[in-house]
Amino acid sequence: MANGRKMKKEETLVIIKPDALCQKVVGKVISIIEENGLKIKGLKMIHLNKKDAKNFYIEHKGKDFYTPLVNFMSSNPCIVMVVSGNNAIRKMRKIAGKTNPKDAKPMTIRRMFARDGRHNIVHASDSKKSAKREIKFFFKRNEIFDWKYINYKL
Ligand code: 3AN
Repeated sequence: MANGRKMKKEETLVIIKPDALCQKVVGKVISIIEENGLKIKGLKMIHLNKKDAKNFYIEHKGKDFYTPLVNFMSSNPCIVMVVSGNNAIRKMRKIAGKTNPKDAKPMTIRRMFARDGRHNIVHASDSKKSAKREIKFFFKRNEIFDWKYINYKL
């Protein structure tokens, strides 16, 4: 238990978006994730085509930001990651910060690096159901690794 909340080992899907590559902050974003005690279980670079980007964000279809979002997400490659840890879904959302960097708390990824509500550096699943869908969207099970922390010595 931590803060009176039950610990749940979870997996979540993180996308490091095209703006992070262009701003050269991919390494910084990954470091923040690791430094917050989360474990990288899968990672790859992908270039979403428009069809895949549309499908990934299907829940936003019809909203005014949908088409520009799809265009942005398919404009350049992304890094996709499976990240795990206790309460990883909530934790990763907290580290990311609110959608619009102006509303995000200091020291969150979006507050530090995002330019605006669309170009906001990272995506992190918002629920267990989304995490399951989104991980499956990008990863085969054999691309996710159940590795152990080992204290290597000479
Ligand atoms: P979050 O990623 O914070 O959960 P969602 O799921 O509401 O945000 O929106 C998905 C993505 O759509 C955001 N990450 C952002 O890139 C884009 N988006 C959301 N709201 C806006 C907005 N008002 N203007 C432009 N882009 C937006």
